[in-house]
Amino acid sequence: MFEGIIIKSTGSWYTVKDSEGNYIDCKIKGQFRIKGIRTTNPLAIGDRVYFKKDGDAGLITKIEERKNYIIRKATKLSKQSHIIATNIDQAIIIATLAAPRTSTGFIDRFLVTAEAYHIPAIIVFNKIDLYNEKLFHSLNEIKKIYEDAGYSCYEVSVLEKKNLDLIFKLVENKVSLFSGHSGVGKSALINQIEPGLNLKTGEISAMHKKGKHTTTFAEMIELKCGGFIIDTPGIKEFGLIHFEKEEVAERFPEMRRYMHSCKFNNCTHVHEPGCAVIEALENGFVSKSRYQNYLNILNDDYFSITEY
Ligand SMILES: Nc1nc2c(ncn2[C@@H]2O[C@H](COP(=O)(O)OP(=O)(O)OP(=O)(O)O)[C@@H](O)[C@H]2O)c(=O)[nH]1
Ligand SMILES: [Mg+2]
Ligand SMILES: [Zn+2]
Repeated sequence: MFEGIIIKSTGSWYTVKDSEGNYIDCKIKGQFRIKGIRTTNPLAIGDRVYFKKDGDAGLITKIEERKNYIIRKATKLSKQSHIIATNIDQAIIIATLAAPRTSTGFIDRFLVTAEAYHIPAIIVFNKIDLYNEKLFHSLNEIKKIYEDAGYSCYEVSVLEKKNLDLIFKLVENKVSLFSGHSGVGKSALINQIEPGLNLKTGEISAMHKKGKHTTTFAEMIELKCGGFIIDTPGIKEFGLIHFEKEEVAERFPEMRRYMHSCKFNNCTHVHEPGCAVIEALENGFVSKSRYQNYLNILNDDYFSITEY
């Protein structure tokens, strides 16, 4: 029996990298299911698997328990889900206060999604070479909000190679998911991390052109420093998952700290008397911007999120 990690999936075939660094094309044998949800693909990139050799190919017979996974609906109206990736160490949102400016609404939606998937999230503000004094002032305010909430923030300029060493350290030997609006500099940053890749930058990425249902093909970018970056078409939808109203507050770590002291245990933290979250807001322990975005998430639904 051999052990490895799935780094590419093309439908019925999986490329597995074994512990010695060999790549083996594998098929699967047997059934792999996540309890409680119906999925179109049994395994996905990031899965740690055991396989038998079968000539040049391999036969996956067992999967190690997943630490987390991200899914999307197979199609808009489908009850089935598609697993995009599994065993993700961290989700990194590339944001910027220069163009195209990332709103805190978008950042909070991303963070809430990462919390729901149990993936630690990190915020990287790019393009600081374009910031004037006023934007640096906003950056400091925004960073304080997120650091107080418990998230690490970085400020970088991919163009001027500022603070990139910190990002290299961050991704080393980890499986990182990159996300962020089109044009914030994801490909430019990945090119700095892994220069041989030569990803195209500054143009509409191929993913847009291919249309909606391209996620059957997913691949992790392997880093020479060890580790992987996940950059698949499906990631575009990271942050678009639907939440039950009751679970949203729990996805805000700083609100989670107070909500157990609310007078009513079904408190929505919107208008109830004796709400400990509102009290924390009034005392400055929960930021106004985060709280406003909490209210916005409560009010939106799956299809209105693209407005951020
Ligand atoms: N001034 C400045 N421009 C940058 C920086 N980083 C990236 N850019 C530019 O921003 C533009 C978009 O960068 P990309 O890397 O293509 O953006 P992306 O996030 O990959 O966009 P999509 O692939 O469409 O999602 C390019 O013209 C880059 O040269 C930076 O730190 N400063
Ligand atoms: Mg790109
Ligand atoms: Zn409350």
